[in-house]
Amino acid sequence: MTVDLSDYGASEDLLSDVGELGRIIRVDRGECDVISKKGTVRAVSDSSRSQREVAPVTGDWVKLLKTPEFGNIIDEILPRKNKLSRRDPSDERVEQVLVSNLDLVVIVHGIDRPLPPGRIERLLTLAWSSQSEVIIVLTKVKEKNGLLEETIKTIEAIAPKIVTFAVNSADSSDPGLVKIKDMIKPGCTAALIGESGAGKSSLVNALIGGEIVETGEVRSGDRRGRHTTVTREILLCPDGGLLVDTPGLRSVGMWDAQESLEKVFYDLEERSKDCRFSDCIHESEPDCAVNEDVSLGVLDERRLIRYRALLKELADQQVKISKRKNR
Ligand SMILES: Nc1nc2c(ncn2[C@@H]2O[C@H](COP(=O)(O)OP(=O)(O)OP(=O)(O)O)[C@@H](O)[C@H]2O)c(=O)[nH]1
Ligand SMILES: [Mg+2]
Ligand SMILES: [Zn+2]
Repeated sequence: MTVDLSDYGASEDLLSDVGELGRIIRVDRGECDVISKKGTVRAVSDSSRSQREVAPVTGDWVKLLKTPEFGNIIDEILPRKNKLSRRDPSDERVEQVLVSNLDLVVIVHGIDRPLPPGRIERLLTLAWSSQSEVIIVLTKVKEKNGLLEETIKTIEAIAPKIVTFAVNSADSSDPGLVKIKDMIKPGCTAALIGESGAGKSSLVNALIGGEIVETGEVRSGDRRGRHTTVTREILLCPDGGLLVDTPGLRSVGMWDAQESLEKVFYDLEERSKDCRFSDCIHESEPDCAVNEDVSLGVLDERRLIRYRALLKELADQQVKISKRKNR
């Protein structure tokens, strides 16, 4: 089998390069599945360089090297166009790259459970800091007692301009699926993120058309998922787009997210131009325009409280990172 790597999003530049080019479509236990011209090959992350700064992730373009000792190894990770990162759940001073080289991030949420505003703010911050387009897909729209209207209201209050779809992934003729497919052009890579049980894998199956990836029932009581998907994997759609199914996010810690946080809280950012102090943190400063809006009832105080908490979280994280660097 010969694979045309432009189907996997390779640019002309990448294709004309010498060496065995490939794209990581899955990583597990220190080994990767890499799609190359020869098909999918298994490659180890070069063991002699396993201490390197950059660990290979799904989505990376790499150079492969065939060695007598280890077989295929990843010799080089090519510079990333962008990356979707979060704070490492086990060490908040460390970045964890989830997927690289993305065109679109799809935030998936099932309307069988409520969407707290703080959660969507976090997910949006994370998604926007990847420098890719972001859309939201609400799944399970046929769910009895679903929270569709309420969820749409929550999203509109936070991100009025974001493109949102509502679908039933169990119905292959759902017109929303076609619209989502249209957004993922041939060679474009879209990563699906959201909590366990949100319906990411079901959406992947619906978009590709088949039982491609495993899905799992949610718990009947609290609707929580069972963490069915365990790896981040790139799948090729029949129409050409690339989907990355990912495991449910347990924690959504931000990484390098100052700019996207400002984007998520654009209304507060805009208003803070009228605060007396340019570095106002909208706590007890005099002549704070943001707090004025809160007292006038124009701005929801809970949103301000969430904003402050996220700003503090980023600031605390910065302190810890610089302490580590200075050690
Ligand atoms: N009716 C209906 N059921 C859905 C839909 N989306 C997901 N489900 C169901 O919700 C449950 C969880 O779906 P998954 O696709 O496994 O969820 P996930 O986000 O991939 O979960 P993790 O892999 O654990 O992160 C399964 O029982 C699905 O059948 C939908 O649009 N309509
Ligand atoms: Mg899944
Ligand atoms: Zn202020």
